[in-house]
Amino acid sequence: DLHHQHCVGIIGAPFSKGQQRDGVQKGPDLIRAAGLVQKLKGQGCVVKDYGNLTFEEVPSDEPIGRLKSPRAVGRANELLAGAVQKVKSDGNTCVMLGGDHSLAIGSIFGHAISRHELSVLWVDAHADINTPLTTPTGNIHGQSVSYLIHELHSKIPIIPNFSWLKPCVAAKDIVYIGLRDVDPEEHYILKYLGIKTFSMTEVDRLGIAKVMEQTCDHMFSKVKKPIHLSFDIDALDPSVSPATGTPVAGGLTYREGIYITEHICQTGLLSAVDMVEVNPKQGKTEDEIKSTVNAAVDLLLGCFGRVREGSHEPDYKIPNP
Ligand code: HAR
Ligand code: MN
Ligand code: MN
Ligand code: MN
Repeated sequence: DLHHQHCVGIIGAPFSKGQQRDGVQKGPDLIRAAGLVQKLKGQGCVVKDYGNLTFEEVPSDEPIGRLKSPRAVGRANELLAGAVQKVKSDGNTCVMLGGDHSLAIGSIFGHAISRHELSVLWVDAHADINTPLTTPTGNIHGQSVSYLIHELHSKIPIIPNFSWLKPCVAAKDIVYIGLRDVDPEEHYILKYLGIKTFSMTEVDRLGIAKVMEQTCDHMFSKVKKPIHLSFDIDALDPSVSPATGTPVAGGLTYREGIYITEHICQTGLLSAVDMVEVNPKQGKTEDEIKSTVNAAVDLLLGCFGRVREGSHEPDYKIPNP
């Protein structure tokens, strides 16, 4: 809305080692090339682009058990956590452009350091709550949430380059929307911890408006905490965002995605956003890539005041002839 100004700080995190498909590191530059900064400024935001982080090679990063690239993921997220803290201390809402979803570890930790208690809204086809011992793939992007929540602390082994990380989110402060590909072990963890989930079945049953009402009721049941929105582009249906590493049929429509961001913006509590898993190498055509990147941009515009009914300056006057 034009009635308050959003100060937005953007961090690019061109990192891909939380999974195995090349290309997802190109996400930040593609999303910028689609005009994100100019479009945010055009809707009245004050925008600072902090540029891309540089992730150095981590030598001899052998798997540990099933865990793939543990040292690189640990180092990258430590760097990102520091960058998010800086963006927050400058007074901005932080936008982290990924990169794969393992980056939510550093993004949420850095945010939590700056803001103490958070509500996390995880919009994703996947729960990303495997532990290093339950993971079927070893990919850390499918494990991010388990590293962050207090209740799973005792289930996470010591991993090199992760000693900086402390759990910082309570299970009751996470809400999922869009789930449709959840491993059995993950399903157990979600039920065992009583985590609030709106799978695609609940989106179908309730409609997105009621899902968002109930999401906010849950997040604001006690105190109004700042919101961390972690948006995996694979939450949207592959007909909208095909250029992603693990597309799953039956996802959110473009309109449902936009509705989520509009509703979260209206709370006035959005404090950080991740936009992850845009992978141009997974697009079969230029149009598939374009559709995916445009969806990511439009979701971010929705986070920062764009409304579909349109808007105008408060002192606008119809010109007289
Ligand atoms: N659950 C599977 C795993 O743990 C797949 C996770 C996959 N992908 C994502 N996450 N894009 O949102 O590996
Ligand atoms: Mn994810
Ligand atoms: Mn996903
Ligand atoms: Mn607003």
